[in-house]
Amino acid sequence: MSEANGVQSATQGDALENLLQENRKFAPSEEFAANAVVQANVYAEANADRPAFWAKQARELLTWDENFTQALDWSDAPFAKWFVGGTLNAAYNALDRHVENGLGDRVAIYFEGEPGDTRTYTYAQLTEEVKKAANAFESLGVAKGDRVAVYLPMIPEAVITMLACARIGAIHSVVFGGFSADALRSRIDDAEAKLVVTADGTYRRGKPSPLKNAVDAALEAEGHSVANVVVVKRNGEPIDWHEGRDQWWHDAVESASAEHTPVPHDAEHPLFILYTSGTTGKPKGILHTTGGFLAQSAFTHKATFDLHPETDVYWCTADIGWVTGHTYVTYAPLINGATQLMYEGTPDSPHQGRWWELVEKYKVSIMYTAPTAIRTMMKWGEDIPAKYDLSSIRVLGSVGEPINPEAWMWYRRVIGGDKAPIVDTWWQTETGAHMIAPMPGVTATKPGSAQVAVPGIAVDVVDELGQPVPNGHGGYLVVREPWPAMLRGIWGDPERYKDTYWSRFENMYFAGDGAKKDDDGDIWLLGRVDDVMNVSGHRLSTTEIESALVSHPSVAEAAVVGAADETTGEAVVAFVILRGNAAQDEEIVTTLRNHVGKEIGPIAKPRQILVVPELPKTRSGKIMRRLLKDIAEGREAGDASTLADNTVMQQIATSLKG
Ligand code: 6R9
Repeated sequence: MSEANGVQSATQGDALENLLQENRKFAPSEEFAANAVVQANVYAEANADRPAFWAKQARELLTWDENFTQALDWSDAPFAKWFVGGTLNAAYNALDRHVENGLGDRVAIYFEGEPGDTRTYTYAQLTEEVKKAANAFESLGVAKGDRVAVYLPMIPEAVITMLACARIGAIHSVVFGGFSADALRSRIDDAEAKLVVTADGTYRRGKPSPLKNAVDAALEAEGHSVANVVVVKRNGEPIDWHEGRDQWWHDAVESASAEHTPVPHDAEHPLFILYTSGTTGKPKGILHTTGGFLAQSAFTHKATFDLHPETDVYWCTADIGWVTGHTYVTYAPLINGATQLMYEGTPDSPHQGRWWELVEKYKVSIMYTAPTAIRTMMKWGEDIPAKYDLSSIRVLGSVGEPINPEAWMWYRRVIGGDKAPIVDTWWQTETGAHMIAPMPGVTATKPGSAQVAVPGIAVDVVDELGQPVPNGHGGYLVVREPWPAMLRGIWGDPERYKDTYWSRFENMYFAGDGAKKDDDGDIWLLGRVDDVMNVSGHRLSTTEIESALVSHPSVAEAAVVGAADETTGEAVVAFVILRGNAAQDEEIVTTLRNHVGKEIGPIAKPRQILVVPELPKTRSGKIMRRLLKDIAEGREAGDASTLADNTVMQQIATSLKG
């Protein structure tokens, strides 16, 4: 690394990293800073008057049918109204207006299927498909305000369906393709969906993987609200057919008219519901509306990723089934007129270089993925990405969980060629869009920290009593002021909305995450507070211990849980995946316990370290600690139906017996 790469200070060769000791900083290069979409003055402008700042973004980035008269109405807090009086159509903003502005031939989506089939949609073509789908859905009786459940793989029809709903004013509720029939049914029931859009199936690791059969199972018991199921033919596998209820996409949509006039909707008209997989109880249907969601989505996509839509090729690897796929695949890139890549399959099919092959092929310049994927790639070895030309990459994003400094450094060096800024973006299904993230042309980035609030956003870290903590201290992450893309409630349950987010601290949104401010006042995310352990009265973060473990050269991945303990209240139990032949080292568990002791302190030493072949993860890459806690506390593991790979728990059980 050299000054030319923008390195301000680096403790090179220091393999022992953890969040407490991390002190490296990477400033943007002069060239990057000079061409950046967002400059340092944006913060002063935004802080001077946040609603006015957002009103300006909303006017610049969106096309309104009726101008709004007020930026924010907070008189009924915590229920916000943004851009009061304004009307607009989300699909028109994502599509038609670009065609009207002469960008019809620009590529909107490069699609690459897992088996290697490809499709390209220009803005003109995508607009036509969405108009047809809107007509098809309307002819099935879907009208403004109706709910549509979407149970699709990562194929263009997912984006087309969502935008067709938005065009009509129907509210989409996307359910992960990885969720079970039961999970799908409970979400259909809660939202009383009228239509389900699905596919016969998809491909996973070279094999056809079914979807439609789960819809059939979900709708088997009487008493549901669904009148029709539209089925995309994707893998051609045989499926059951319910005459009268089921319709092929290629019959319903392809034959529909390509003329469709978008109607303007109120800025606060519901755009979508997305269920979050709460740890217990009924899933929460997070409700988002139109104007505020689109304004903040578009602004953050442009600012955080330094988007230059004329030249960039953007790739977000998130599935459409989680919020990142909503905000940063379906809406923001299209609102901003960007060109994006969409990939259907797994990163290791047919080989572990598939992602990097795609980056080379499409000249991807902005990549947005999750730490868990980065750690997996690290495990596979850097010789794999080294085989491909990744020189097109200029910005790298991270989302979904805290990124440990080691993964951050690997991402920067191996994928980013030691020069692409890394933007670690903290946000939630509830926040709708980025809330904490460096600005790549402005912020000197720190490995493992999301650092600063997005311009126009007011976040803080507070103690038990809601008082801001001083620099160098930890506490709870809160949002102090309403923001445009904030959730407008929980579908059908306004009380739960108030209780969950607005009752812990007065006049502040409680995010449920732990965080600390470093000596510069930058924010480091420490994981969910529900994952914070209390061992003998000491507060320990699962993330901090995981980070310490992963900083050891023998550890590929680690997950830490707090297990009930008679003596200490909770005890630290770690699950680790080892690298290479570290498993043959008989002393490895002792070595790792001591390593954690040295990195964080003796109190953080895991009571137990269990070596496992895999970790249980959801399809969005989150480790399901609940299942690991079951093992750590000696119970039969609970419901594992939302795991990306449902054989993982069996693999772990077998390896622990062996
Ligand atoms: C976008 C998304 C939200 C929770 C959130 C936090 C964790 C997300 C993070 C991060 C540390 C980041 N999280 N991004 N933690 N650093 N950059 O993931 O939404 O699925 O609702 O999860 O994910 O714990 O509270 P969602």
